[in-house]
Amino acid sequence: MNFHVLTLFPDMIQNGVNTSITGRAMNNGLISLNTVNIRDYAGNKYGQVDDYPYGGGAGMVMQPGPVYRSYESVVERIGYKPRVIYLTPQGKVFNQSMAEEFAKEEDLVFLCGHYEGIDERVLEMIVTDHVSIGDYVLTGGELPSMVMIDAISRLVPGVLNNNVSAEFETFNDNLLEYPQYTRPEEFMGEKVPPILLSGNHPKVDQWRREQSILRTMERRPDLMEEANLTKEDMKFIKTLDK
Ligand code: 6GU
Repeated sequence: MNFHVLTLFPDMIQNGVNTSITGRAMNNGLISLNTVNIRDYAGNKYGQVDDYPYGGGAGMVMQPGPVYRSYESVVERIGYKPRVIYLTPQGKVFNQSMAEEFAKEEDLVFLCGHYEGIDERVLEMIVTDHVSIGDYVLTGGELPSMVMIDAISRLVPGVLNNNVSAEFETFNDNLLEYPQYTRPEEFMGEKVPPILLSGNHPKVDQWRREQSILRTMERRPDLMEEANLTKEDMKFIKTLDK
């Protein structure tokens, strides 16, 4: 998986993605990161990439030329036109299914806007996906692109230590993950649920499944509509109203 990020703040992306699990994945060659500094394509000696909005109004707008040339540098490098994700609060809200879909691509381009936005003409020319990370406003697309790169990278085979964990946790079957415990067996008077010490793996699995369901009903009841529930799950839920 090759990530290309068009940004005015390449260091922010490099420092973020080079850290922790995504950093290890880069060192192992499982993912790559190509940051393109839009300012390098300014086309004037002052490095100016923004200007006043036509029609007036507050703030500055990123000019189309530098953004287009940054994009072209990626197309020339990889030899085809990739998906281009524009990070914007006006986009579709990012979720796990979208992460899974994006993870199938060989290359992904993230376009990070700043100021009041980017000239609409270049967006119409190059953007294939408008994506938001939630209903709040940030100062730029850098953090959202890092959020997406993290979520997508951990779906690339080999990035996580254990092959199973990406499948079995939060949002599998659209349920939240069950609670986890480790040593000590007793902490400030609180004991680990005894079933987890029983060695009875079918019982442990059943308990965890029930905890996932309870947790989702309590914390994210909106997810229950889309949850993939088995007959056993339905039986368990029926025992709850009694
Ligand atoms: Cl993708 N960009 C910006 N600037 N703000 C956001 C966002 C994106 N998603 C939520 N807020």
